[in-house]
Amino acid sequence: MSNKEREARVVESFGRRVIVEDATGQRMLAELFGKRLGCVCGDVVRIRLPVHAHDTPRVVAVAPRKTLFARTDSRGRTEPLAANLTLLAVVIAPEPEPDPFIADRYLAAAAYAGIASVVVVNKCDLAGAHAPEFTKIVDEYRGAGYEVIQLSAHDSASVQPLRERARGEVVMLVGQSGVGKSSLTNQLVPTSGRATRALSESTREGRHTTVSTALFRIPSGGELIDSPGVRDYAPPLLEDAEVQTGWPEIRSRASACRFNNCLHLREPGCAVTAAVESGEIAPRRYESYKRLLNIMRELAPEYARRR
Ligand SMILES: Nc1nc2c(ncn2[C@@H]2O[C@H](COP(=O)(O)OP(=O)(O)O)[C@@H](O)[C@H]2O)c(=O)[nH]1
Ligand SMILES: [Mg+2]
Ligand SMILES: [Zn+2]
Repeated sequence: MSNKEREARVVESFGRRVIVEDATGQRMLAELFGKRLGCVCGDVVRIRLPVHAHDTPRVVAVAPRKTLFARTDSRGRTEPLAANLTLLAVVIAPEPEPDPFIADRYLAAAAYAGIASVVVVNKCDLAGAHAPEFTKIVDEYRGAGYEVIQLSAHDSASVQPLRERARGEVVMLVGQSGVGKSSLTNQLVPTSGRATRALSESTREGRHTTVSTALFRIPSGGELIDSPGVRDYAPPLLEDAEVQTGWPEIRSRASACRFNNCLHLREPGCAVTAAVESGEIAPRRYESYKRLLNIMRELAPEYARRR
């Protein structure tokens, strides 16, 4: 590495332009060099400083990624979202209207990418947090074996367990628009200045306030990535047999099935469908697994066309 090159971290990205931070903590705008280079928040990159101070530094190389978190876009293409995550914090809340199927797919995607995950239950100060429809969802995650942290972004003390969990980790907050990701970011990183938005009073629906994905250092340790909310989420393409690895309560029972290639649909001697019938596996979670299997089968031809 010449003295005109240095290592840096991508802390925010907008297509071909990124904001990087070097080892001294200095932040600067940089542009990707060459069409084939791509990087996302969390990437470790090499930047080349310009000869003339008024020129923009270039990102000339991206270091191998420890993990890559991605999604499938509406056209069936894989879109990388963040690199080098160690923990995916899937935020749910009683408001706006929760869609636990989206949360399930995020949790599954973390497992596929080799990233640990935690369910963060926000807005515990609201009455809706104690309504049976909502506590059932939270209980389903506990029952499936997920770590669950309940808190309120409006109550600093309640956020302490998440602050402790984040120490030493690269954490990304994901979830529907309006669940409180940016509010939690402001709690954990008071200098982040993330914009938050009130839910629309008439519809109680979340709207997208956060437009960029950005990484911040938590003063007590760890790094936090805030991301824009989503209407939907699907992980990158998987083979049928891999889909179940995103459901810990299914994965742990699969070895008891009669057939070792059991997909837990209508096969005889299936330990998973037996556990659904006996109530050990939540029917909604099992339904969610079958939905992702179908989504993946529908996406497969889209991927095939793009090869
Ligand atoms: N009552 C309550 N409201 C919250 C809490 N966290 C966030 N909100 C509100 O929910 C709305 C959406 O929050 P925001 O952080 O923008 O959500 P994001 O879209 O996930 O980033 C804002 O009006 C916040 O003030 C909480 O713990 N309790
Ligand atoms: Mg936000
Ligand atoms: Zn089975």
